[in-house]
Amino acid sequence: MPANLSPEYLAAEKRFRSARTLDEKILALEEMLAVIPKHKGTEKMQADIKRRLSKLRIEGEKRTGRKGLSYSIRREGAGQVLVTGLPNVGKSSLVGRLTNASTIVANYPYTTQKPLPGMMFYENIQIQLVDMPPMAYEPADPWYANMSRTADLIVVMVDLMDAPDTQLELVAEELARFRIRPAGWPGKEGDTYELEKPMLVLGSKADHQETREVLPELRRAASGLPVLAISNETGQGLEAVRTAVFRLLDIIRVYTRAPGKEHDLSHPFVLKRGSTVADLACEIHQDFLEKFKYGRVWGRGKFNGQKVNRDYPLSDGDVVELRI
Ligand SMILES: Nc1nc2c(ncn2[C@@H]2O[C@H](COP(=O)(O)OP(=O)(O)O)[C@@H](O)[C@H]2O)c(=O)[nH]1
Ligand SMILES: [Mg+2]
Repeated sequence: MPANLSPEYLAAEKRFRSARTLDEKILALEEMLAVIPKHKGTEKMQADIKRRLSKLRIEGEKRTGRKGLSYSIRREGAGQVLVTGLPNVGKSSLVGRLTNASTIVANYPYTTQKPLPGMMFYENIQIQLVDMPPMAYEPADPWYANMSRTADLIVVMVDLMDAPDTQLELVAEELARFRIRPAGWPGKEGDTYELEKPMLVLGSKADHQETREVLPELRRAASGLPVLAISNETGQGLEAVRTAVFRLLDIIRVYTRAPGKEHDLSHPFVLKRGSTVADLACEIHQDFLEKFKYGRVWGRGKFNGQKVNRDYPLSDGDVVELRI
């Protein structure tokens, strides 16, 4: 069976070959493993990558004398959102305020050593926020890059009291090392990006800092990325954070109803924006996808119960009845 390797895989493999440090090699191999097409034709290659990875990890542990810790967090809810930034900017405070997680907040840096997830409500859905260890002034571990690459959205938090524009630049540089470019950014010359990622910039401690001057500076540095000023102390801007996160995830909530029954608005199906009636059917059950003939849709800007075919694109809030 042909392996049908994707351009992403070939790019990661090329990086592996030109990698100089152990960390770079591990990162490239992890990327290769993440993007390699998973089918019978690549099973041998997958095993080979895993073998090389474990060899390099052991080598790394020998060299540093510590066990190379590696973390990942399983995605839950409607999307996974990382909260990252330099030390002491208020990341743990934010995740603690918006979710059920008991994050550790302290006025000294590096209190958060490993990623900690929590669930944030947005109206009737839940979104996963992950309180990340700080991006520091030294290169992050490979797992940090991996988590950043697989997240649905990255929230970059900067402290408005401490040159927030420079902080944003530092974080953007680190993300560029992960080959991630904030969606919509032009990117710097010489950097090779591989992945565009939606991003939200939060300026924290707005209660302490007169924002009139620093906010425009931060907006300029963010060149087009969405920016919000917030305070974990007073709660200023936190509701706006929920809404912005939902919007940037680019998802819609769609409700189903059985013929002749009431709408059930408590349990939405969460779909990517642009999803069709067929995508919804597929989400409900594979059987449905094959069986259903048409749908009826209720929603803003539609006739009530309008008959639609399987390619009909759905919008947030639509109610759909699938007819077999
Ligand atoms: N005044 C003010 N202090 C904050 C705010 N957010 C966090 N802090 C304080 O800043 C320090 C670091 O907060 P923490 O959430 O642990 O930051 P992290 O290292 O980025 O996770 C703590 O003393 C917090 O109480 C805020 O919005 N306003
Ligand atoms: Mg923290």
